[in-house]
Amino acid sequence: MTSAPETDETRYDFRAIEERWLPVWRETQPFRSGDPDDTRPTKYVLDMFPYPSGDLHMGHAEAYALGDVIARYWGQRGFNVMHPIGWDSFGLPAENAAINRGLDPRGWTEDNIAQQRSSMERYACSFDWDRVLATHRPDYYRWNQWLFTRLHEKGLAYRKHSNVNWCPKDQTVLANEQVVGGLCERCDTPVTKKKLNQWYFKITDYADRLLDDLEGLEGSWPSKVIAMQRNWIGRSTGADVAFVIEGRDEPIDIYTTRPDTLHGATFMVVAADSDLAAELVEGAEASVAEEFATYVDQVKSASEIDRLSTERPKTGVFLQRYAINPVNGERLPIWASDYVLADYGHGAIMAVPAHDQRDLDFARAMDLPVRVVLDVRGEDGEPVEDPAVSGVAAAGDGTLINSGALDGKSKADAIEAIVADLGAAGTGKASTNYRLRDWLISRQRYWGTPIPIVHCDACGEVRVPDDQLPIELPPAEGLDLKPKGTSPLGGATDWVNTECPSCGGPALRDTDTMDTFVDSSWYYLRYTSPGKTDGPFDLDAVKKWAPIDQYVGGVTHAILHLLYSRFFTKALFDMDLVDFQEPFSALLNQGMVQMDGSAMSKSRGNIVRLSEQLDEFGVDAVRITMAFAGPPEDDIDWADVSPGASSKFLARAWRLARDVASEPGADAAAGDAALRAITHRTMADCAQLVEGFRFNVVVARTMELVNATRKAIDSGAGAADPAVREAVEAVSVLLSLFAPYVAEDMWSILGHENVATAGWLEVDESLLVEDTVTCIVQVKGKVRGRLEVAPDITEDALKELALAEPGVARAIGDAGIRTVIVRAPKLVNIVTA
Ligand code: ANZ
Ligand code: ZN
Repeated sequence: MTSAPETDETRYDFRAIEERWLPVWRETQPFRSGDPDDTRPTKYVLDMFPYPSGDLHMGHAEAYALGDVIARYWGQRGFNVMHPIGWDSFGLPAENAAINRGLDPRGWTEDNIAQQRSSMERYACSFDWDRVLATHRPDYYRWNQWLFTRLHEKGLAYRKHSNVNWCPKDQTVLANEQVVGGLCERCDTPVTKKKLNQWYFKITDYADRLLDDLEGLEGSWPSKVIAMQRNWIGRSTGADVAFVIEGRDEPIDIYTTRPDTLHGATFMVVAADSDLAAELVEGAEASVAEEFATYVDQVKSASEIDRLSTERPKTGVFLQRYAINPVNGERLPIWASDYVLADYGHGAIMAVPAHDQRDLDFARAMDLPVRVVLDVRGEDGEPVEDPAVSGVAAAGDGTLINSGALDGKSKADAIEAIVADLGAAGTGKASTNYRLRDWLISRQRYWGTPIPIVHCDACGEVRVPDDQLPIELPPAEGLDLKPKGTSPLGGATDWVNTECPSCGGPALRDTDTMDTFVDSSWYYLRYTSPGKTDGPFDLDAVKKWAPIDQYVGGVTHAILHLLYSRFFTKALFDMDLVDFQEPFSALLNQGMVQMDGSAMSKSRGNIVRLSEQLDEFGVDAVRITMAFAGPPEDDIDWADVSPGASSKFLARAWRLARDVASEPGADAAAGDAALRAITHRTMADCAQLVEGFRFNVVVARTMELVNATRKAIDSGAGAADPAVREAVEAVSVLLSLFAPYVAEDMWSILGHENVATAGWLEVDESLLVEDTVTCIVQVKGKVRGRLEVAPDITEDALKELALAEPGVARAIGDAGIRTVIVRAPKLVNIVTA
């Protein structure tokens, strides 16, 4: 048998299909969500917005492919979906690129935005192009300034003279994360501390709420992210205890989580780089003062992480001063060391070497006494070895000894008793500390939002009135943008010199700009009413859309961006500007795209270019490959996937549409029952699977449906059977989530228009009921879900379905899975680790 050569009409040609539909979508804008008469229920699906630092890369391609599955799915389920995009376009990447190329950051940024937008359109992201924003444009950052002034009015924005990390070579402030082994991350110069006047947001006022409200996010945010947020806030409960200092009028407060060990304190340590240490060393012998000065210089170059490490040998200087233990009157020598941090608690501790490892290391290095005050037992019930001998502190729980009247009490009872005693004596009280610090928002850089404050000799810090906003950035021409420790804006003399809004006298503008995390802390609200000119957002619009139903983005933003956004939302709630307290109801963190086992980078030479992949395999094949590669949280190795195979699958699916020989609207009820059961089962399961983020399984199930349909055409019902049309229409709708071009083309071949609004198949339960079995899903022996499944369901499919059940996922929680025992079709038993 010979076959006719394939013509364009019969061959799957992704280039022709892309060329056919992209102009149509550009014209019709099918994902607009702003129609005020739209009565459908709403869903707000949000992808984290990108930096415009170049064209889209593989990481964007993954994130937007996955976010799009969710947005397009809810559209098919009859929701009015808002799926906006914008650009986080202020900040260092744009500024550095602009400096390196000698270009104005504005033009460079706008060019990149245009390029990325065009790539997003080609990539068929279902964005609502009526809602675009870019944070570097005055119509956006005007509202950063407005919000800053609101926070300033409430005392939540303030300026403080404080010690910051400073790179003497780059002449810039560094975040703690940018100090690596005491060196500047960028140029390897030893980092020093510098006292600078900086702007802060008082996020610490919200520490308790930021911590406590995490509970409500459990089950809808990755548990890993919740744990990271908790850690970052780092609430610690203990007591402040006042120690009298010989020769000093004021006692010194220390913070301890273990007031039960007060009788075991054998020395005191103050942070070497604190004002307190500097004061205490006055009056010591000259040689000690000198030793101390040298030591402090050395300490200033160490990072916080290094200082707290238990691995590091302990160092310090005895200050020749003594403190008096309030519970027994003992004289405790006072040392200065780097393992105590100046800005945590009170920058001073009572050292209890028997029960604290760092204190023990220090005591052993300096030959200081070790006194055990808790009888701590090992697993065998025997007392643990003497810490002074073993070098291992007895950190566990136990019964008090060597502690006078407290002897015999448990640790918890002792803590309670001693805090009460200290309270009665006026020498101590219960206290809470946080690892969280106030958010340092000022940057001495050009490419950011100017801080809307004017400094006046007569009036001090004056807020720029709302009607004078925005304070626009002066043009970059003539300014030296290179980092030099003071803001480049200082060079814009005409801009800096202004009139005091309060007294009208001469005054100076603040020359700092805001951290770009400020811009991204509220952008999700602006999308609800992007054109608004008399406020940052419209409360009614916010009420209609927010909070965000589904946020999608990288785990790299698991801490700061999410914490700052949560803080902003709570602060806005307190000002009656929004009516909810958590911005992101659900969060999905996608993994990274790697190549040959490691992150793509220029230096490794393993970068895969998105544009080349799209040219070779087409948008649809790349998108569906992203979804099919594995669970969305996992990293994808591009070396292990096969866009070529995806492309062949799409060709198979597309040919089905060409083969359908019944008319649109043909009554499927009269068609092949077996195929219909598969179609309806697939659509019912896939809804659940999408909602459980098991996109890879949805693709696999779509492939199965394609195969079953091909079989029905070739050896069963035949191409004219209306059940075949029903199946192929279902395939088109499923593919519309992953491969919009081929789906649209199939839909059009089938005689319809606009597949994005086709709607999910109305599942006919009667087709499922007949041959379904109830499957019980157990977690740790308890029934956590029931599934209606086909009697011949495969073990793999059943396992996937069971794990996608929300109740099951909740029951597994953080535990992790040890084994899944599948007895298809009736039982799935999950054993947690
Ligand atoms: C005595 C003691 C005995 C302590 C003991 C612990 C165990 P978290 O949980 O992180 O809050 N500490 C207090 N201020 C410090 C500072 N500025 N720099 C370094 N360490 C500091 O830790 C609180 C504990 O860390 C406090 O409790 C204090 O040591 C130390 F068996 O006091 B403890
Ligand atoms: Zn004034």
